[in-house]
Amino acid sequence: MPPTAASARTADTHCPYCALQCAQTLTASEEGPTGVTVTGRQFPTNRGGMCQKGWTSPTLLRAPDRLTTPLVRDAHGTLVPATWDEALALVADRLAALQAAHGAGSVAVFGGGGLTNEKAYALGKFARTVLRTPFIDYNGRFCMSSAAAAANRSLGVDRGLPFPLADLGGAGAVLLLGSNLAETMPPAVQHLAGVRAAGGLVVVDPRRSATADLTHEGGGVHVQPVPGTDLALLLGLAHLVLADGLADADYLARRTSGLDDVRRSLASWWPERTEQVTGVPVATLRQVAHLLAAASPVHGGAGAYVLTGRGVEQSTQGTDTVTAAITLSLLLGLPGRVGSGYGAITGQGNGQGGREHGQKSDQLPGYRSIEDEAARAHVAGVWGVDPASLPRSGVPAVELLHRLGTADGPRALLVHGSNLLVSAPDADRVRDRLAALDLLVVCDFLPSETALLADVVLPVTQWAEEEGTMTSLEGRVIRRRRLLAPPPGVRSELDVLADLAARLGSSVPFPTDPAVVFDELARASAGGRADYSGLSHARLDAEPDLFWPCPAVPDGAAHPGTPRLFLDRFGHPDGLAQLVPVDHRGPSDDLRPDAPVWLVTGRVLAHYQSGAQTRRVPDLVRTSPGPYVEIHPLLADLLGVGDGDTVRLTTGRGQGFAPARVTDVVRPDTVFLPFHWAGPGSANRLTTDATDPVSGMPEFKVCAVDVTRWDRPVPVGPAEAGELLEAR
Ligand SMILES: Nc1nc2c(c(=O)[nH]1)N[C@H]1C(S)=C(S)[C@@H](COP(=O)(O)OP(=O)(O)OC[C@H]3O[C@@H](n4cnc5c(=O)[nH]c(N)nc54)[C@H](O)[C@@H]3O)O[C@H]1N2
Ligand SMILES: Nc1nc2c(c(=O)[nH]1)N[C@H]1C(S)=C(S)[C@@H](COP(=O)(O)OP(=O)(O)OC[C@H]3O[C@@H](n4cnc5c(=O)[nH]c(N)nc54)[C@H](O)[C@@H]3O)O[C@H]1N2
Ligand code: SF4
Ligand SMILES: [Mo]
Repeated sequence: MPPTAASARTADTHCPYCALQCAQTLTASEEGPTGVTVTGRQFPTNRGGMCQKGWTSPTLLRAPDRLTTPLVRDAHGTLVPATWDEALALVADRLAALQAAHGAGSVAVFGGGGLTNEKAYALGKFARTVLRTPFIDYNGRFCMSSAAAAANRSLGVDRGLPFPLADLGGAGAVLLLGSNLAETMPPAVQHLAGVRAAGGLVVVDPRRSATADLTHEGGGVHVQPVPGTDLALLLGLAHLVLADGLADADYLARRTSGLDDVRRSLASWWPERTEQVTGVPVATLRQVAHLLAAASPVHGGAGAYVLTGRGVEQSTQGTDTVTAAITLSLLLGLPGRVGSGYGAITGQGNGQGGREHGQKSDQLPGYRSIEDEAARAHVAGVWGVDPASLPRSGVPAVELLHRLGTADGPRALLVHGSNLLVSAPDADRVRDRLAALDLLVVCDFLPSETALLADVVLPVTQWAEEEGTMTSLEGRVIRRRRLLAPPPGVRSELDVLADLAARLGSSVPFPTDPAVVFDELARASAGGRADYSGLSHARLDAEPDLFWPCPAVPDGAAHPGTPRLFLDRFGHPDGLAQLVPVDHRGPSDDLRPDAPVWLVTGRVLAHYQSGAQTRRVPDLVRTSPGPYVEIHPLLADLLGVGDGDTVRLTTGRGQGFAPARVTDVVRPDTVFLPFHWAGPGSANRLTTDATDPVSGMPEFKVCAVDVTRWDRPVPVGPAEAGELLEAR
């Protein structure tokens, strides 16, 4: 269905995909296959640049299988078109009946870090006030939860980058742990030009990724540890900073607490022991510690940063690993200083805002805790409900998924912005849990693998068809603007939630104008950690440079926003950063005779996440047509695998099949499989659903796997959509 042109011929907006949120201008055009052209726009983060995903983003506006009508599963198990009234009446009736019979907790909600702030806020409010269920969580649990938990614990506030990205430009050293920025946010690489020229870029990755290759110039370092040993590596580096007298004693005394305990806990991480665990030579450890220290302010350097990505965070010790990264940065005196710092590189388009406004099981808007009585009273006041009626904390995503369809677990699930069948760990188990539900409702604009399993599919708007705000990886609140009206039959999620709330008999108002929802969100966030109360769509339209916290100021003056956090104080009540002792345990899985190789998962440039969107863009499919397994020539020789041969991967969870790509970018003890595809090559049919005890983050990055050559036809797996439908 062709989009119909709205009044505007152009819209200054931002890319629909990742947290870099590259600025782009969309133009409605009669030419070209999509009716929309896109150009990069000048902005401090992307400086006019975009990656291939951004350049091809309009394609999905006319995806041939775009959802334009609600679908309802009929008596024969087939999804058939329905009117909105039929579909919403069915959903409301079944939710009401389930809750009447089994209580509020029989309905659960799963949100996404791709939703605008307005939609994420409305979804959390809907769960707490209309459904009154504690069971809401979201895919940010798979993404930012370890970094968020560690930053809250050590620094008292979680804002991915507590400084503008462009600050990296002046640094003398950057330690980048488990991030493949060159493929996951290509335009951000320009901010590393200075540090690369200075020979100060250190990339920690078991693979020689495109980002690790950036260290080749000018004396940078690629550190290639055994997968899952980053915590030991960081403890070893912190030990060296103390042992070699590199720490910033004055800063530690003024701005931190807990040094004595941490000093004691680091005593066992001698360089030789660290080398034994991580495989990183003592000389390299020393080189990295001294390179970072030399760039640190205490030694008169240009500035240093420690940055983490999913490679170190998606681990059962992810929170502790990030804690150790923060500790290293604190020992060197980096956070809270202009030109130095610690940061986590947020992933999803609104991964930052998505974790601030109430989709998380324990959270209310403004990054407030749902267990805090004052926070409950404030937010209940904005919503016009009794604080006592708000549910308490639910459970993190993986536990929520495990409970679905069990005797006393939720019997209905509403999914908004996640393709769980491809992206959740141990995906076959997730499929079984979803199949055990009485009711699965999926809101999407495309028939994702998860949507195809649903009882009801509700077609919603996508980025160029809606107004809203996103909060980028820097904590900058930016405007998403509408270019086109959605195709006939498609509704906005705000509209869907408002309609359902009314059908469920709720008297709580659910506005559908995004600017009005934002104003309410701003009031709900007032006084919270992520305070947006000084912001509005109108102000953001005039000032694209506003970072939270940006509180309303009593005398009516405009707060300028906060590009850099922690300059005067950290987020804890005493204003100090907390040094927290942690120790290395290693991954939940271990190598053994029937699983002798490490399996590492991650991303490729051309695809986004579960691939629900990018597998529908022909240019991206041409660039990267399907899954593959990177395998080192030594391992390939040992196992008799040639380049292009099909290999079978077997873990405690299941089997996967994909062609081998024989390459020395991986370690001989490790294979790499991207996670963007469903079917036989789906990485998450292999991954473990063990989680970090603090954050609930699953261990996506590392598990033990058996690798063999496979000469027979590849069995078609149950994650194929056709079989999925039969399974229900
Ligand atoms: N092209 C593309 N870009 C994206 C996305 C996408 O799907 N595709 N998604 C967006 C989102 S939501 C996110 S969260 C970000 C993720 O961005 P990144 O964190 O950069 O992405 P990943 O590829 O998941 O992981 C990064 C690296 O971690 C390494 N790694 C694996 N195991 C270990 C380990 O044990 N230790 C260390 N040190 N490294 C390890 C992998 O080899 C990989 O190169 O990307 C965002 N941008
Ligand atoms: N093995 C392995 N697994 C991983 C990872 C890994 O590194 N390795 N990374 C994890 C990470 S970091 C992440 S973030 C997750 C992401 O994985 P998912 O949660 O599956 O995220 P997406 O693929 O972005 O799915 C988003 C879905 O929502 C739809 N959508 C987009 N915008 C909207 C909207 O505004 N409203 C609605 N209703 N729908 C929308 C899209 O069409 C798509 O179907 O995957 C995780 N899974
Ligand atoms: S880097 Fe991220 S935001 Fe920028 S164009 Fe690519 S996907 Fe879009
Ligand atoms: Mo992510």
